[in-house]
Formats: sequence, structure tokens, C-alpha cells
Amino acid sequence: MECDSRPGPVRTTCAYCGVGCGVLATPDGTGGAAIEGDPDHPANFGRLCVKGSALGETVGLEGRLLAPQIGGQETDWDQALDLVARRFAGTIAAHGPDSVAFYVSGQLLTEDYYVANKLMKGFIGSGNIDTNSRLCMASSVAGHRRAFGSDTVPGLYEDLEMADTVVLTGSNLAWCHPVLYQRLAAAKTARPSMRVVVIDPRRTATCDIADLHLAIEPGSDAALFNALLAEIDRRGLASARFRDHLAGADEAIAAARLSDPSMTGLDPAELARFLEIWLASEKVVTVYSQGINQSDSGTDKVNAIINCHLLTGRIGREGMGPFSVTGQPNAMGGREVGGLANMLACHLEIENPMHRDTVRDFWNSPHIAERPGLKAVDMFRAVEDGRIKALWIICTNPAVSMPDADRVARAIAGCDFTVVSDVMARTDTTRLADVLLPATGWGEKNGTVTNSERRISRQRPFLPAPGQARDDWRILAGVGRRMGWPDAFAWQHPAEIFAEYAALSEIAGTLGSDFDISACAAMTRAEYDRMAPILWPQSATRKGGRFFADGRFHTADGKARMLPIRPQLPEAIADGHLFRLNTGRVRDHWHTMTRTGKSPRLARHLAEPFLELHPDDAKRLNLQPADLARVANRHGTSVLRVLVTDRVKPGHPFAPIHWTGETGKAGRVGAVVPAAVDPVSGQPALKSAAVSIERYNPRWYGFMLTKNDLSPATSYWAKAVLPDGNQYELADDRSPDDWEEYVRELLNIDAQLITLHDRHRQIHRFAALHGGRLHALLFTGPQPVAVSRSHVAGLLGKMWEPADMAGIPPLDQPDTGPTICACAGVGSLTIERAIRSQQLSSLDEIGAALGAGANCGSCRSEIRVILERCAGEASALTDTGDNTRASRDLAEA
Ligand SMILES: Nc1nc2c(c(=O)[nH]1)N[C@H]1C(S)=C(S)[C@@H](COP(=O)(O)OP(=O)(O)OC[C@H]3O[C@@H](n4cnc5c(=O)[nH]c(N)nc54)[C@H](O)[C@@H]3O)O[C@H]1N2
Ligand SMILES: Nc1nc2c(c(=O)[nH]1)N[C@H]1C(S)=C(S)[C@@H](COP(=O)(O)OP(=O)(O)OC[C@H]3O[C@@H](n4cnc5c(=O)[nH]c(N)nc54)[C@H](O)[C@@H]3O)O[C@H]1N2
Ligand code: SF4
Ligand SMILES: [Mo]
Repeated sequence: MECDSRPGPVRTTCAYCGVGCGVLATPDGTGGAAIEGDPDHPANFGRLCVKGSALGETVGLEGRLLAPQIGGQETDWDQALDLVARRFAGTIAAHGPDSVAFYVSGQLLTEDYYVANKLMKGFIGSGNIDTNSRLCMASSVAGHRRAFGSDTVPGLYEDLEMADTVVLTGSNLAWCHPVLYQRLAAAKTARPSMRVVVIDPRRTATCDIADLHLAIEPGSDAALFNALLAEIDRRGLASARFRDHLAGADEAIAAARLSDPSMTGLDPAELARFLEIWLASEKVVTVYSQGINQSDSGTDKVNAIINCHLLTGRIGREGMGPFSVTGQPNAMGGREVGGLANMLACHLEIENPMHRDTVRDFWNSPHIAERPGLKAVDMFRAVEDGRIKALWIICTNPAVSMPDADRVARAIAGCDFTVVSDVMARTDTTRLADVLLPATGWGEKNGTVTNSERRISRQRPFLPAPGQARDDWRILAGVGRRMGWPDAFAWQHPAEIFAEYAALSEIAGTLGSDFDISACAAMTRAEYDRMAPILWPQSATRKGGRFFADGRFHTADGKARMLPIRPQLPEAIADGHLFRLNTGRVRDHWHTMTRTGKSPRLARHLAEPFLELHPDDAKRLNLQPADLARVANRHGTSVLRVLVTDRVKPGHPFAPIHWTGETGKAGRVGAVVPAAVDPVSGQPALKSAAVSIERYNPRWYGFMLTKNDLSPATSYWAKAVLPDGNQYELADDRSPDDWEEYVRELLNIDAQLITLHDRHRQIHRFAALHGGRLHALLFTGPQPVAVSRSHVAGLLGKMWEPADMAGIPPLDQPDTGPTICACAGVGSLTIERAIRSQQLSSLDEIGAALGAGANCGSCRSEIRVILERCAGEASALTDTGDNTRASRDLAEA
């Protein structure tokens, strides 16, 4: 174990989003850890969001994969690695290097990523390594490379604080980059003249601090930024200083003039206001994320944004620039090491023969990939049709997160040989593997990550590696050595990998690469262990800072490229019965929930997969709040709880991406997302699936709590973890003949069963007791079950009382309502009551009275909605952001 044994907290970096917050972890000696924000880390200065604060709840060993498995049987590392090396080598010998592939992840550490890339591109000699960053950052990478000649994020986080105008487009920063959002919100409070514009077809929590929200027609961002570009030109606001540093300006402006601003669906006054705000101040930052990238014209959208910054010269100086925020903790690091199928390490290019030779010479490798490998969607197609016969999936869950997810899952299942490295034993993807390899996870791993502003921070271990778990780099190196390259994969410590990488970056720097961290090449292991967060570049001549203020870019002629953009909306949906499904994230969960799903605190906010549906659509479909909807197309089906809200536009429902086969029966939205991709970047259009929606009419609905972990045999279920068990939303197509027998089977227990039947109303309630204590509780009925989830969740394990069967708190015990503030555990009804009884009128007063919203601040926008509702401004039900609220409000009615 390489655990930092000094007393006191270990400095590390959060496991989740690309903000890359510094964390102080103090192990509790029993496998857990106390977590605090690192006050000295320049990303967060001590702040953490709710996911970061709850990290300590997710490091437990429940569900961990602790030993290698072959065909479902535990084995040892030698057996497993020998088999992997033999099968990969055999496949390559018989079918060539392109018959194998790695599919990796922006959650790997840089050192892991470097080794995977070296093995595939340098030694196996194929470009077939791609990453989930293809689903995430590829359009930004392609847009940067087209404009700047390199994948460079020019600015820094502090630019958001220094700007006079911050535009957030396709970004729900409040929920997805919460600490950066908090920094922005604080800057705006301190300097109220600052303007914030949010561009998103949905009204999200991010709109809370917006002076202007443009609910544009989905996919129309390029038309909006083209309108801006044309206006910049019309008003003569092009930068004279920058003119000689740009190529393609005339063509870009001509294309912008031709494009039609009405595509955005905005009324002219809104559009004019946007142009006014953007043009009024020189210090503008335009932040963008998946609403831009995950589109079939994602790269064009990126360049439409960058065009405006280039033409005005608003780039690379304090408080200005285009700013693509990265999603995963090491999405940026993966781009740097060449994790994408079309890149080499250190931002060198696979298409460039000199770059290829340089990397091959440096690695002293037998080959180097001659051409880009298959991008994620194509890679799984090649797995499907047998061109790829051996596949290694590392640190990602493609059976859930890829578009056309059912097809991807079938392809993986059908592959001759699939290896999956994960920290968890049971995921939708591990289920399909021939060989499972246990990786060390956050808190155990040792290495570096790079955040959205190019800051490299250390992740340090503070827990021992459990069972036989090994670091991902070590697993990969073990296979490399076994495949016949002992010297190239001989590292003993991640510091050695980092030093090798830094040395390669020095050579890359001489070839003109922006990514040069050669100052780290001579770092000793002790220095690496102590390394403070640094911004790249770090070379003899440059230390950190912004890029491009001088107008020098990484293209052959040094000029930036402006691109002529012809905006394209997603293909029109001809069939009037179809909807355009938008997908994205919720505040308290991380992707496929393998880690956040372990935290009862994080499960309280949104406990079930849901569908945000506009009231007009709901009416048309005869759907009431808390009904279930079947969302389908020819690719697959998903069943989701209906949340009626005017946050979304008619025809454009929204569903979260987090639910899987482990946490639900049919909540995987990837099943209905087609695999259409952006032609330049290969990034899938994950925000606009054409789907049909219909009411799902089960025979009965149920809500169940149990101390056990079950996969109910009902036609619908969704699970959320409780401190002392699990809760399940249920529905089924068949009514049992004998409820009691059915319930015993469902609960899989032999316990005392207390029953309550109202056969006339078809309502049945069951309590299963062990020694008088509540082991399980089940409520069923012909309508969505209306009980107070927060109340009954607290009953598990307590002595049973008849009142428990009511499902609502007794009169002397006020109902807390669904959790709004996960940090302080405060529910919506508690907040409402306090507002009314104590006449609270501001977020600060609520924070002082209840603690709600006073810690990480992630819930402040939801609290504000409750405040407004109490002031009689917003409608009930539709606006708290909590789907389970829909069911519970029925109870209140
Ligand atoms: N809580 C939480 N935070 C996370 C993650 C998580 O799983 N949970 N994941 C991390 C990762 S990997 C990523 S990539 C980031 C993603 O961070 P974001 O990109 O901010 O998150 P999303 O919810 O995917 O999508 C952002 C918004 O794009 C909007 N949108 C959809 N179509 C369009 C369009 O055509 N134009 C515009 N302008 N907007 C559109 C959606 O309505 C949505 O609100 O979050 C990171 N942070
Ligand atoms: N419809 C739709 N689909 C989407 C998106 C969307 O907005 N809409 N967003 C896309 C985006 S931006 C992203 S980034 C992807 C994310 O999608 P995924 O990458 O598939 O999601 P995760 O749940 O983060 O998967 C990480 C896996 O790695 C495991 N793991 C965690 N730590 C380690 C480790 O240290 N080593 C190893 N070996 N394993 C580890 C986890 O248990 C988990 O199984 O989803 C994409 N899919
Ligand atoms: S904002 Fe939250 S999830 Fe993102 S790095 Fe910081 S603490 Fe982690
Ligand atoms: Mo992502």
C-alpha cells in the first residue's frame, strides 16, 4: 500500500466532475473517511458540492469487485493476466492489430491513460483505443483543433469571475459543475453589474442567477452565434488588433449573414437583448458543455461560438474567451495523453508522419498506429459485426452510457473475448464480460488528473487497496509485459510514468505542441508525492497562464481559423406523434450511479428515473403527475415516472441518464437514444432522440422498503438506497391471485406478515416483521402510491406500530417532504413550514433557520423556487425538481 502515513488529512482531488476540487480526506480507520474541501486548492478554495461532500459515504466495500474473475469464477492475477495477454496476442496474430480494441474513460488517471494509449498505439500498433470522452468532449476537441490548430482551452476559472458577461450555453453549471457555479454566483453577488445569460431549451437550476434565459430551439445554437457574428461585423466591432491573426473571417461572416436567426425560435426582442448584452462588454466568457457538444452539428456549434470570440479578439485575456468545461475528473488529462482514437500523446497528431515517428522513437516501440482508430460508435459496430474480436473496457459502463445501448450491450455480449476492469462487481457491463479485473478506486489510486482549466492535481491514496484490487496502470502494464514488451512497461510507480510522459511532452513542445510539461520531467518520486496543483504548460519558458492573447495559434501559419458555419437543426420529425427527448444529469448522481448510488444522502434528492414533460404534452397523452410513461422507438424502450413541468418546452421532454439495469427495470434512457453522430468529431447526438410516448397502464403500483437488496420480478421497478436498506417503486402488469403468497416471494423472506386489505379499492398494505421490528413495508394500489416517502423511509428497523400502515406521519410529527438540501437533510415541507411560520423571506434567512442551502449551495435554486411558491408565484407540484414529490403530493391532496 502506498498510503500517505503522515498524521492528518491527505490532500487529494474529487472523484467526480471536471471542476477538479481539492479534497482533504481523513481516514477514520474503519474503511471510511471524513471529507472536507481543501482551502488551498485553487479550483475550489475549500468549497465542495454535495457529491464531493458525500465522497466518504461511497468508499465502503459493499459491491466492490475484489478478485479477478474468469467466466464468473474467481481466480488469481497471473491466471487472469496470462489469459488476457494470450487472447489479445492470439487475436492480433490471426487477424491483425485492428481486430482488438480498448474502450477507456475520462475517469482514468493520466498515468493509467498514458499506459493504455502506449500499449495500443505504440506496441499493438492500432489506433483502436477510444474513450467515453468521445461521448463528452470530442466536438470541443475538434472545434478547438479546427480553430486554434490544437486542443487548447485558452482561459482559466477566474475568467468567469472577472468577466462582465458570462454566457452559459448547453450547460447546467449549477448541477454539473456546482463549485464553479458557486464561484460565478458569488462573483455576481459581489458585482451585481455582471450579466449572466443561460441558453438552454430547458429552464434549469442554472437559470437561477441568469439575467436572461434563452429557451432556444434545441440544436439551434449555431444560428444564434451566427446572428451574433453578423452583428459584430455590422457594427464594425471586429478587433483591428486581431485582424492579421485570423484566417477565414470573410467566409465565416458571409455564412453568418446568410443564416436564419429565426431557427432559434427566439422572438426578435430576446435575440436583440442577447446581442446587446454580449456586445456591451469586452469581457465576455462563453461557457459551453453537452448541449453544444452532444449534437449532430456539435463541432460547428463550437466553432460558431469561437468565431465570435476570435473576431472580437476576446480570447486569452482576463475575463474573456470561449470556455469548454470538461465533464469527468480527467477528461482533460485523457485528451492530453492521446486517449482519443485520432490523437497521439501530448497533443501530437496521428495523421502527421513526423509526430508518429517522434512518438515511436521515444517509446522505442515496434510500431505506431498509422491511422486513427475507430471512434466509440464505430468501435461497437465493429464489435457487433466481428471485425473486433477482443475488447477491453476500462472504467466506463457502455452498456448503459452508449447511444443505442441495447445494441451495444448485445454487441459486447457477442464479442469473442471481452475484458472489463471496474471497481464494482455488478454493473450492466461487467455482467457481459468474459474476464473481470478488479481496479483500485478513488481513495486507493495514486496519480494525476487535469481539470477544465488545465490544472494538474494529484489524486492520492488514503485507503489500502482492498482484496486483490490493483491500479489500472499496473494491470495494463502487466498485460504489456506479458505480451512481450517487458522494458516498455516496467514502471514500479506512477511517478515514473508521469516523468516519462513529461519527457515526451518536452519533445512535443519542440514540435510546436501547446502541451509541454517538461519542467516536470526531472521530478523525483518525493517531489511527485508532494506536487501541488499546477497549470500547464510547465516548461522552461512558460508556466501556466492563458493562451492566445498574442494572437499566435498552433496552426502552420500561426493564424486562427474562423469557419463558415451553416447551422443545421436536427432532422425534422415528420411524425406528429413523436417527441424529441433531451437527456442529461441530475444534481446528486454521477453517471451510472455505481458510486453515488451507494450514498443514502445522495439518493434522497431524486430517487427514481423520470421524464420531465410539458403540461400540454401531458394533457395530450392523458398523463397525470406520477403516472408512468413508456418512452420508445425502434431502438428500445424505457419506462419513466412522469414529472409534469413547464421547465421543458412542449414536444421536448427531458430524462436523466443515471438509471441502469442495476437500479431499475427500464430506466436506461440510452436504450432509446439513436447513435447519430457529428460528422466531424464522431460525438453522438445524445440530446435529441425521436421517441414516442404513451401512458403505461400497470395493474397495480407499489412502493416498498426492505432491508434486503432485491431485483423484483415486477414489470417496473426502481431502487434507491436507504441508510438501512433499499426502497423500491414498483408496478406490475398482473394482479396476484394470492397477495400474501406473492408478497412473501417478492420480499424473499420468511417473516411475520401483517396485512391490510381494502379489496373494494384494491389497496393492499403489508408489513414484514422480525422480532417485532419492521423488516419491510409494501404499499400497493391501482393508482401511483401516495405515501410520504421521507416518513416511511425512517420506519425501517424500528418497532412496528399499526400507524406505520398509514404511510403518513402522525399529526404530532410533521412530514419533512422530499429532501431538498442533501447536506443538512432538510425536506421541502420543512422549508415551506419554516417560511410560513417564521416569515422567512430570503435564502440567507432559511439557511440561518434550518441550515438548508448554507453548506454546498447546490440546492439554493430549489429553495428559491419554494420561497417563490410560498409567496404565491409559482404553481405547486411542477417546480420543486423532485419526481417523488409528484407521488407524495397525491398523498397531501
Ligand atoms: N451532478 C452531476 N454532475 C456532473 C455529471 C453527473 O453525472 N452528475 N457528469 C459530468 C460530466 S461527464 C459531464 S460531460 C458534465 C455535463 O454537464 P452539462 O453539459 O452541464 O450537463 P447535461 O445535463 O448533460 O446538459 C446540459 C444542458 O444542455 C441542454 N441542452 C440540450 N440540448 C441543447 C441545445 O440544443 N442547445 C443548448 N444550448 N442546450 C441544450 C440540456 O437541456 C441540459 O440542461 O457534467 C459533469 N458533472
Ligand atoms: N443519453 C445520454 N448518454 C450519455 C450522456 C448524455 O448526456 N446523454 N453523457 C455521456 C457522457 S458526457 C459521459 S462522460 C458518459 C459517462 O458514462 P460512463 O463512463 O459509462 O459512466 P460511469 O458510471 O461514470 O462509468 C464508470 C465506470 O467505471 C467504474 N470505475 C470507477 N472508478 C474506476 C477506476 O478507478 N477504475 C476502473 N477500472 N473502473 C472504475 C465505475 O464503477 C463505472 O462502472 O455517458 C455518456 N452517455
Ligand atoms: S464541483 Fe463537486 S463534483 Fe465537481 S469536483 Fe467539485 S466537489 Fe467534486
Ligand atoms: Mo461527460
